[in-house]
This record gives sequence, structure tokens and C-alpha cells, in this order.
Amino acid sequence: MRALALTLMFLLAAATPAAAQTITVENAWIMTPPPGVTEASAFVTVRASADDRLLGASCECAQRADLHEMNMSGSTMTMRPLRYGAPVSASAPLTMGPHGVHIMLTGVNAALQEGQIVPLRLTFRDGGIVTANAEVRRR
Ligand SMILES: [Cu+2]
Repeated sequence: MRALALTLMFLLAAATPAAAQTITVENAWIMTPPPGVTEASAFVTVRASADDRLLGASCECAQRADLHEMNMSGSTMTMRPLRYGAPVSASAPLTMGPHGVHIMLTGVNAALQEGQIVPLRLTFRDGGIVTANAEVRRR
């Protein structure tokens, strides 16, 4: 019986396609929201061993987490939602930042304080769900 269980475990592990894609998330952080503000931006750097797409994010610290991008139109910065996610290339990391791609957190939990570490869940098309520990900080 034990041998059968081990065989099943081995077969399940071998069938997991995630082994083909390796995703590394670095420098995850959330910009400290000013007092009374219920929106905040979160940023990560994503490296992937094969081309992939970041489809969405979630955080227990906020009611919603959406992928956005800042763009310059003339002299004004505009923000638009990335409805189809953000591409991650095997040749260049996806580097989020305050003037580019970011994760918009809305309905932020009042308990979000500077210095806190909160888990950020990222969903990839091929890589599945990756959780990163994001630090709440000013810059
Ligand atoms: Cu935004």
C-alpha cells in the first residue's frame, strides 16, 4: 500500500508542467499609502526562464489588485489598466516601477503600515501562482 502511494506521488510530480517554467520574483514592495488613502501601488521584478505573461495579482491587504501602466501623453502621466496582463520575457525581466507597470491596490486594509511584510500573489499564464513577500516602504 505504501509503495502504491509513493508511486502515485511520483506520477503526480512527474505530470506537473510547472517544472518547465521557473519564475523568480524579486524586490517586491508596496509604496506606503498616505494616511487615510485606501489606494496603494505595488511593484515587483519578475524573471522567467521562458516567455510568459503576468495575468493578475491579489493581496490579502486589499480588496482588489489590478495591473496598471503609466504612460506619458504629452506632458501628462496617464494610467491605464492592462486588461491582458503584462508580458514577461525570458530575455529581459519585467521591472515594475512608479512610472511604468504597477499593481494598483484598491480598498487597502487600514492596518497596512510601513515596515510590514505582506504576501503578494501573482498569477502567471504558464508559471501558475507565485507568492512574493512585499515590504511596505516609502521608496
Ligand atoms: Cu494604477
